[in-house]
Amino acid sequence: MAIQQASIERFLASAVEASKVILEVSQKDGFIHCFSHLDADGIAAAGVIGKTLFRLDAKIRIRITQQLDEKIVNEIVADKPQLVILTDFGSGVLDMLNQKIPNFKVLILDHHQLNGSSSNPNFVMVNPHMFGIDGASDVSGSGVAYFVAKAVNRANIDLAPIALVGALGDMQDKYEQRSLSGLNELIVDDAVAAGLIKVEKDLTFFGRETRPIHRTLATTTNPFIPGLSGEEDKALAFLASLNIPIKQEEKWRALRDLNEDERKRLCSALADHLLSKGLHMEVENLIGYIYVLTKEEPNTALRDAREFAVVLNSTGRMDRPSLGIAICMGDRKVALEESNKILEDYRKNINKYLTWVNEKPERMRELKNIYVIYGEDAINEKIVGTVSSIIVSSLANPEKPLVAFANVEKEQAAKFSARTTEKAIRKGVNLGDAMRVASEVLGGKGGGHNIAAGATVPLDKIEDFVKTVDELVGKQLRGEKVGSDNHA
Ligand SMILES: [Mn+2]
Repeated sequence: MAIQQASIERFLASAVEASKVILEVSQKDGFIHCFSHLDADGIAAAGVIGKTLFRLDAKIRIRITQQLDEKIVNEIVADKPQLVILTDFGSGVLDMLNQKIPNFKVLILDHHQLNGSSSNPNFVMVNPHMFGIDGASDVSGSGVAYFVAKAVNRANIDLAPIALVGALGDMQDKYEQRSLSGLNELIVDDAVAAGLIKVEKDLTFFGRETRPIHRTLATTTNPFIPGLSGEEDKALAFLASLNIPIKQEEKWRALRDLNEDERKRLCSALADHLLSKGLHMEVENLIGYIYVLTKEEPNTALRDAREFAVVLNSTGRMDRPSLGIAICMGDRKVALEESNKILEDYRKNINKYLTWVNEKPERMRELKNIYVIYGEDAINEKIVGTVSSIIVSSLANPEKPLVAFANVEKEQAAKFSARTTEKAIRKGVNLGDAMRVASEVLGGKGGGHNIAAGATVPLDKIEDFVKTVDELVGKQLRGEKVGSDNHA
């Protein structure tokens, strides 16, 4: 959907307002505390703001956390920073901020739906939802941070690729052939004009820069290729039948290494293969937009924006988000080396959990309107969201949302993560609403986007919560309204 020019201008004007606050506080040498969300987009946002403040020589501290809760707010009260900057979260807890820190200067650079009053003049918000722009698809947290950074100083345009990495980490490539649009497109334009990003069209399989081709084919879930997905030996045979060498001297070749002729052969063979299985729709998903970071080394994960996002995500999930921030701020030595190891460990963990879920049927149960993964103590609460994102793309019924949870013993709570597909969204599902309403009824907290959302509820309310979400999704599918409208 094209955004109205007036909305864009008002959004950009709010970014300018936020930039003035940053300039003012940093000029007075004030202490600035930044908090950002623990995912690829949040870490990218922290990197963008971190670099911006570093360039202003500001006194800063950056913390990455999974949620913005009272513990964090109490820290703010104790430390009394002159400015608090929240990136990629904050809009969902306005009431708590109003209650606990109404007199602190707070910048909220976010793209989540607003919940609570936004009238406190001490809170300066930059949020697409305030201007009728869709925060789920048209700009991410790091994108919002980028527009503020650019308003601080146009030199920060060099951070545009990081903002795109965040947007792709939040899966905002929802437009034709996996392209970015809306405000994200303005960021693409900046990055392309600065010579930092090249937009190409190619096979969209994940791992374009780093993964051996047969593994890329075998591990793809979007598009899913029956007979190849999940079957490395068949992928090897498939490539052999096309005369596509998998190695160049002793090195594995990645998709990026294919020449034009090989690429064409592979594309048309994959299309034929899908058509032979009756999967006409999937053929369209084979080719899409690729965002290449031209200043990064070829055959490294940072060269491809989607792979870059996974690197950032893994540093967060494995409790090393400062590595991710350092990479966003330009470190290409120690942090990058270390993060490669982290990424490997992260992948091992995910595989372990996927195997675990599939080992016993009671670990993933099918209810009337949703699937539920009982991760309990077996799945790390920071990785449960990733696990649901992977499993949701291969469910028997893609119109049924997936809800997964893991226990957080020390908080006596369960952390839920819900994911669904575009198909379910078109039928009326909104997981952000379902998670928020169900958790509030049961003394928890929740919210998010229509396609991906989360909630935290007390341990003894797990069964009630699951039941409520199942009912709420049922209501949404019947076209009934769930909860109040919180769009500003
Ligand atoms: Mn985000």
